[in-house]
Amino acid sequence: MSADVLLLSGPNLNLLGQREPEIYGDATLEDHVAAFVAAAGEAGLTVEHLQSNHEGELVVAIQRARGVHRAIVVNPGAFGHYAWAVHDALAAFDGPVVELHLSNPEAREPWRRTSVIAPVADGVIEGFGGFGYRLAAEAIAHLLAR
Ligand code: CA2
Repeated sequence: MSADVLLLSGPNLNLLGQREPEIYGDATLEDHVAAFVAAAGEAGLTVEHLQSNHEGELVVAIQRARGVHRAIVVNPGAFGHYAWAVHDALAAFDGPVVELHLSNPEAREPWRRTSVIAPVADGVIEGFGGFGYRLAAEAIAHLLAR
């Protein structure tokens, strides 16, 4: 059985917990994934997670999600600011899409204020740190229940 939700993590998120705790906190990616899986589980949803530092690998995962997963949550990392191939792949996905960021890119460097994912997302959650993973799971449950 395929998981209901595909959770995607972009480049460098595998380093969470090792550097820049003042921006991203102390928790590791595994901690955030566990929080997401727990919150999704409370809503009766199962999760598959993929982290990749390669744009093409994320594009392939999004393409394969078509007709397999019901929804996608993506923290695209820095790809979110310029990776139009990820935008195009998400545009071809039929289910709900939520863009997620730990930090608030709007309050950081100017180049982070552009998101190429937001135009193809149902909603964006940013700036809530690890709590955002719970919020994203609840948002997806809400969108799937519509
Ligand atoms: O706030 C977020 O979740 C981001 O997606 C995190 C990305 C950043 O490029 C986006 O603008 C916002 C960075 C991923 C983590 O990068 C690290 C680099 C060094 C040490 C730890 C994490």
